[in-house]
Amino acid sequence: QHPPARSAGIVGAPFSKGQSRGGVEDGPERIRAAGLQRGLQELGCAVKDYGNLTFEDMSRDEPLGLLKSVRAVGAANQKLSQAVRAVKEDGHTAVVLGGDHSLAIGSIHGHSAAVGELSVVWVDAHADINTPLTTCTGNIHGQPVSYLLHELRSKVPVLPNFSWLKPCVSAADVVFIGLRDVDPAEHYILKMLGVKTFSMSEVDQLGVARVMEETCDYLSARGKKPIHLSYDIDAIDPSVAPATGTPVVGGLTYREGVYITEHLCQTGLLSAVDLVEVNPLRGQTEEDVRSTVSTAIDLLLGCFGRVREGNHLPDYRLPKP
Ligand code: 6HN
Ligand code: MN
Ligand code: MN
Ligand code: MN
Repeated sequence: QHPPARSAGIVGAPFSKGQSRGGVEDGPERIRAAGLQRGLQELGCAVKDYGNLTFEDMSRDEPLGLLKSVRAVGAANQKLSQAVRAVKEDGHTAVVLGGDHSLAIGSIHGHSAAVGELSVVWVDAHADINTPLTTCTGNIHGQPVSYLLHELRSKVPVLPNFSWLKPCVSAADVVFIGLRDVDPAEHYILKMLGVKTFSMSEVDQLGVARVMEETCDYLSARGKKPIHLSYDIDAIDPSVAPATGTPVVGGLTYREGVYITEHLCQTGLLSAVDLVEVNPLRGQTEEDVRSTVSTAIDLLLGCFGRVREGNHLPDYRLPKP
């Protein structure tokens, strides 16, 4: 009845150079300040906060073609990879607080370095699978998946400060949920590789419960591997989570978003979670920011066993009159 004891190892990654809007580097502090640690502890989850990583300013980081801040993104992700690897080696479920989604490069690489082959669940309005040669924006947060996939190795050049990175994920081990803003080249790549996707059309058609059943059935058919959940807050509808850099109308409801985390938690395989793209400066009002941050917290708590029917600790006893 009671879930096994869990422990969370939190790493803050206040990094924003995978895209061009300031503010996303404040995500980790805002999410902590809104009570993440207390919420986890109330679930009976042990928490170790590893603090925030620090990222040096690159003195020379000229664009490479369209690509922006390549060296900074490479160095930051090398650092994050080592940090996530250490969190996993300490035995925790890793929680990476972003920062922008380029951080998934280091997070997934470090996770895989510690535990081996992974299943990846990518919850996002976007597919983030542009290559350095297909990107229209030059923002590396739109590219992390291409850097990680074995199948795209020959399509991604070795970039400065990325020589440490080896592709570590197979396309057949990835599921996307929530897609609704996919670039033509990205759509081509997803079809070419036969990647499993549940766009918002499939969420509408099947309902989130069947999407999650099919996601887990699909992934476990290739063996029960540790799951890496990379959750971009922009997957959630901007009416609920407006404080993000690239909002797209027609997103997941709060309930659908939380259900995804509840279901993945129940598999017992959830091994690392990224919560990225919360940008406190992108809210129009303080209420926009509050709503976005509290949704981020609820998604993370869902990953650690919070359910909407209610929870109680295993040693709870009724007070005697
Ligand atoms: N994100 N497809 C666009 C691009 O710049 O490549 C948008 C990427 C958004 C990335 O939200 O993590
Ligand atoms: Mn993303
Ligand atoms: Mn996105
Ligand atoms: Mn399932």
